[in-house]
Amino acid sequence: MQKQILLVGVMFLTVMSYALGHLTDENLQNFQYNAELVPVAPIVDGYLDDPVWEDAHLGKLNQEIIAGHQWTEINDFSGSFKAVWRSGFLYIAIKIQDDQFEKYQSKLFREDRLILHIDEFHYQRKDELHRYEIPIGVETGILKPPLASVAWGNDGQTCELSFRLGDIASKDSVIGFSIAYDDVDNGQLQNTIAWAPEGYTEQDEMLPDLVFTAKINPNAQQKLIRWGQIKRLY
Ligand SMILES: [Ca+2]
Ligand SMILES: [Ca+2]
Ligand SMILES: [Ca+2]
Repeated sequence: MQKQILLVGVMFLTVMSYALGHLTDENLQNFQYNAELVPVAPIVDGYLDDPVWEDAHLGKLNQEIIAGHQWTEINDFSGSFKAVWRSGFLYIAIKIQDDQFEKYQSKLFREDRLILHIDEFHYQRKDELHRYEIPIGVETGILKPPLASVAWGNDGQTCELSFRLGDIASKDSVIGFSIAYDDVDNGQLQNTIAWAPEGYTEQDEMLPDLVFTAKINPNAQQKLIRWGQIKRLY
């Protein structure tokens, strides 16, 4: 009888440690962003007035990944993003609010910045090659492909980005994706807040998925129509 209890105890501990060790992986599996195909590409000008942004899914940056807890201090920082695709491009719109914007500092680590990972080959692991560090309000400089454009609006509170992904941007295609904000206040990095599942930390090597979805027929409107062309009609 004692042996049986011991055995059950050992089994329980084994299962528990296994479950805890894989908690984040499991959370990651149930965590993804669906980027929807849109009939009209947004204009990358930093302003989110393009009609396509209205209906896109909202992803919230609400996981603090240095300590690994849920982020609730919205006065300190709040951020969200949306993503859509069209004609080989992934477009991302980002909204951020920060109590203290640190911009144009002499040292990069003293600046607020966005950190994106776009793993277009779906290796799923974080890699320097797929990492994009974008200081707030900065549009100049050579962009590392496939990042094609960056534009800021509203004094650094809104941002639009485009990635040229070619055939990878097609229905049911999956890429590794992450988006985070390094919040520097008083000259020091205070928090990194990410779109990530519960329990996720910056130590985790795996990236969440971004799936290219399409409710409209991708071949129905081949012509690249831009919101700017429509804007001019008014
Ligand atoms: Ca725009
Ligand atoms: Ca802040
Ligand atoms: Ca800040």
